[in-house]
Amino acid sequence: MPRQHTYDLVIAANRLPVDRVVGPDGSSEWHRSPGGLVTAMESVMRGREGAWVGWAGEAGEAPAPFAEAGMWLHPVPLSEDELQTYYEGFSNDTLWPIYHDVIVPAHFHREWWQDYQRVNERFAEAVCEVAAPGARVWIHDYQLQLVPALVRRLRPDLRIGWFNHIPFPPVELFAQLPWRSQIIEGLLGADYLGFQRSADAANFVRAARQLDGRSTRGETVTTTHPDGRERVVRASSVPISIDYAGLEQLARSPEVLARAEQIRTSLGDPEIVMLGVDRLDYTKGIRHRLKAYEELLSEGAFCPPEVTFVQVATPSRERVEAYKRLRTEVETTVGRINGTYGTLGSPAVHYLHQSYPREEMAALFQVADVMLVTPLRDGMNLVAKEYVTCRHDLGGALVLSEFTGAWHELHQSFVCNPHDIEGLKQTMLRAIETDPKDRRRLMRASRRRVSEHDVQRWADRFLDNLASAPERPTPKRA
Ligand code: GDG
Repeated sequence: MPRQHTYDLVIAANRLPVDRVVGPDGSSEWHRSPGGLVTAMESVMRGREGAWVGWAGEAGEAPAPFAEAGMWLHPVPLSEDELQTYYEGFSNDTLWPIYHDVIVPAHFHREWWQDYQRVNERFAEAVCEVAAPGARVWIHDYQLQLVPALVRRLRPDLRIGWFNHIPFPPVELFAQLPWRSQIIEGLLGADYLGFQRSADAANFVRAARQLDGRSTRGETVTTTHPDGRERVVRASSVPISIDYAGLEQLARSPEVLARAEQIRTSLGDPEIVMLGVDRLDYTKGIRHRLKAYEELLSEGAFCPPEVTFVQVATPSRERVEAYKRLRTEVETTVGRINGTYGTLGSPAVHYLHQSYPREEMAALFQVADVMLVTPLRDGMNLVAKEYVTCRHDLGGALVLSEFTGAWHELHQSFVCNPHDIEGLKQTMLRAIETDPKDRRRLMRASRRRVSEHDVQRWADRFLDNLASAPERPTPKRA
């Protein structure tokens, strides 16, 4: 792709969609990161001359901009200190807990906030550097909530959208944030704000009205410019999805099918395989599902080798205290369950604190008779959508928490409230015992939903909403 100085579509996200991979000879190259967002953006960018602004994954000086995966990648530098303050601190230890129902307490530090502002300014400047006149800018997620207003101040010609991958909290929780007004003001710099659920969009609109005195109507918030002109910002839901066709094709490949058989055999060919796949994060309800499973074992509802539970817990945010504590708790529990209920060669829990290639994940999904998706709060949860996509055989059963965005689309699953351990146990048993014919019907319905609402449709809907946002400031009403 030829180097250009400015682009008509600019994506800004905390991370660039590539990772540097160093070969045995010390030479390094960029590899596309796995994940739906990259796939979605790649297809959005195709033939459109797009740029992506984000951190390249290594502290210190940023690499020079470069072309990769059909996009112009513009790295933003982050120092080791900023990684601790802006990213691990303010983003993941202040905002993340507040936006996820304060499952763990949020920490407030003024230095973290200062660095969050500074890094957001840096991202905004980078966006303005690569954006062509009148370009569309699509900003992602809670790390960059000040960027919309910062970009608008520098470049009022741009059309600005922001999408929140995580929930937006109820006003009572958001109110705890000492910098709540600045965040609202930052977001209101956008023309359009996209959320996973309509409840998230409504939470934002309510926060703007109740905490910041903005005038609101339905899905819109009105902001007033210093010169008295008004601008209307729309906030609505556009639930994210996955690359259904691509993943389905992978799941049907002979290699993945063979690997699934191999995994089942290596697990000792149990009658029931339960599976959890999550980042090791306290929002995901891993402890709750382990507790329910342990109680079912202790009550003799089933026992190994007839049943086994595979938990893939991908390492995540390992320097943040709450994540260290969670890891200790989960690993202690797994040890206790295996010590009590495992038999030689047949552990009750296969715990994997590792991350795997996509092919392996697709094979695991096919092995899982019961998929346990039990978050206490989750913006969407793509794992639930990936699981049903991989079940082209219509086998398996999805146990899904009502506190995920995914549940609002996948009603035809075994719904659970993970806080209700007794209820969760009954749901797990129901998922196992339900007539296979009925399970197939549920699986078919879930698959249809995901196939008709894939990641491409999500991206198109977001960009349509951005395009139809009010064209320019409306004159102040008399
Ligand atoms: C945030 C929001 C929202 C996991 N382990 C491996 C692996 N994964 C993949 C999964 C899935 C992705 O990572 C995780 O996505 P989730 O949606 O489940 O959760 P978050 O990471 O918390 O994502 C969430 C999402 O943003 C998108 O808007 O849905 O609510 O919290 O794709 O499959 N992939 C591979 N190896 C692993 O070991 N290859």
